[in-house]
Amino acid sequence: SIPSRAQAITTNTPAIDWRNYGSDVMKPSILQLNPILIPAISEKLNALYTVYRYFEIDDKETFIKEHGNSIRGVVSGGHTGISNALMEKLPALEVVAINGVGVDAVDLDYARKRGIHVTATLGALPEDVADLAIGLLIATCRGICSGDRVVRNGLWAKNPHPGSIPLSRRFSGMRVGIVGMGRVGRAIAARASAFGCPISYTDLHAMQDLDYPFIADLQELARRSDALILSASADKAEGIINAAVLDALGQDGFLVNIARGKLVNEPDLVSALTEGRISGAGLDVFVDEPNVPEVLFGLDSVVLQAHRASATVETRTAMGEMVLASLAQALSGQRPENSLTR
Ligand code: 8YV
Repeated sequence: SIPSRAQAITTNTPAIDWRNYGSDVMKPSILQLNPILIPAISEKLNALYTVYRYFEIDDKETFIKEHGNSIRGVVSGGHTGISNALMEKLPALEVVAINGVGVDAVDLDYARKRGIHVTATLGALPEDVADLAIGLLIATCRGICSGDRVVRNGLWAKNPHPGSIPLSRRFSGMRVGIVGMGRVGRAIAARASAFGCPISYTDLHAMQDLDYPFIADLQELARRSDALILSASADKAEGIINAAVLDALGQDGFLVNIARGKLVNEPDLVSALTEGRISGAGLDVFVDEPNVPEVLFGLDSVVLQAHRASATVETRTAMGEMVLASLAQALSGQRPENSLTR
């Protein structure tokens, strides 16, 4: 069925039905590709714009034919982005506001050629993403989730001998190698430093304002680390974590990924884990989300999350406010503060 303009807006709390107001015809049209989980943000979005919730529209083709010409802004998630094929069908598009920091799922060159702003929620999420990175590393090396399962499933009571649960590994003091020293990488470094962890990092180049050792070669960084934490943007870094890097990390090493699944050659990671060539992994992101290689479900050496690193009320509220600001700036003819393209 074709969603009409009248169907398009409704979300959680339409206290005022803007569709009945004459001013509605003046509201710019926005295409929303992903849900926004903070009701107050959705309310503001709906108050200011005619919002079409693309993810709820069945007949997308007919919708685009009918409304594609009027869409001036898109709101999407970092992982979802927007395809060039869809942007091509939106001739009036002025801004793609990404509710996230990774813009690897948007073709920035294409957007630049069209004069479309692509914005990201820069600076809104490093604290929570870094918290989860450290949480995943501790959960993995200390066996927190496998230990929980032992207790929960009654296995502790069945077999109370202390030796029935293998000893875990210490996080404090681990040599932590950070791959990608942007805002998130720096927030991870600050936290790991407080645990007495020597930090080294790699990136496209050394950063003059940092005292941590820069190691250009990823295999070398892995060799010198007990844990590698991935916090790099995935734009030009697909598959950089491969068998050679994992073997350099070695059988006592841990991998944490809170960035993008595609940074990792997933079959290589699965083999390294199942063959015990690395000690364990804490993974928030995967190549083909929400699909996770099933073999990982059976491994106690792995802690899994469903792409949750920025998923707190605090961060998602801050991100939502940034999305609203980016839309407002772009649609009033200003350069959005967080534009990455123009
Ligand atoms: C979000 C992300 O889960 O910031 C990113 O790049 O992937 C995550 O913060 C996603 O963008 C949800 O909107």
